[in-house]
Amino acid sequence: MVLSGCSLQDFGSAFGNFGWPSNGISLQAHKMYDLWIGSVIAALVVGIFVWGLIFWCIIRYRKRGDELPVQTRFNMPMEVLYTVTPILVVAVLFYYTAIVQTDVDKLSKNPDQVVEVVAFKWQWQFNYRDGIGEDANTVASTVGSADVIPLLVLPTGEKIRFEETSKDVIHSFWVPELLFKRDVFPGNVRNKFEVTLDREGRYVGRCAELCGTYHAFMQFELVVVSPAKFDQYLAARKNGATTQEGMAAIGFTGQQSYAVTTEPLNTRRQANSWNQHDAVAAGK
Ligand SMILES: [Cu+2]
Repeated sequence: MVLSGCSLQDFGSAFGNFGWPSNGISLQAHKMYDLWIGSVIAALVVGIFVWGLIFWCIIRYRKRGDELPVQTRFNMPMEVLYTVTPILVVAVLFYYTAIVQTDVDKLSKNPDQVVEVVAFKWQWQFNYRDGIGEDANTVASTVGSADVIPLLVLPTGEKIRFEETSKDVIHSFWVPELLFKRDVFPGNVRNKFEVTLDREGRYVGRCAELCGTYHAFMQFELVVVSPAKFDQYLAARKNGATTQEGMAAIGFTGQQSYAVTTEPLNTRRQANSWNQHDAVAAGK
């Protein structure tokens, strides 16, 4: 592959990405993608070699008569070879996994943006912060409701730090396109992670930890825009604009200023969602 100048991305997409999601939108997601494709290629190389040996043995040493073949035991070089080889394979896979994992978990000293994610039963609040840690100040905030999906607007190409905290139970912050989720804990735990986004667009986010009756309400939308538009958005928010007014300020007007990837769940009981057929809802 090195000789043909072919990238892991090209190779992976030729084989349906070997089952791995190929729609990652962050540098971290791309590294995980490369790790997966590389691991599958390594597994295939080992697999083809082993299948080759199996078929060679089947054909070369098939039964030719009633005479028993030479009974050899403890071929020392062989024993060593098939002890050392798997250890080597595991060591190499472990090495690359550790590197990618460390990278995905890496926190920079000076992230470009800091977002405090506050989860509660059953919504999200996103606080744009002026620094890292609990002592920093919130300069703009978006909170979701049963009727309006909260939008989390963020720029491409910048190091974005998330600091998570929960008001009540354990929730989990998940954007499928980040190929990443992290639990949000109540109490003193402040889970942190960073991403650098590289594709503009709008992506649905959800709570990925069953947190109670209305867990399914906990949806949000990640809106990834250019750094210039993001600065404009944040400036508008700092001047008192609402999330929707801020969105309008960067060109997302009308319906576009609300979530487009998902919609609020209907909280009203309908005839067909009423699970007791003979009962009549109060007030009917
Ligand atoms: Cu939740």
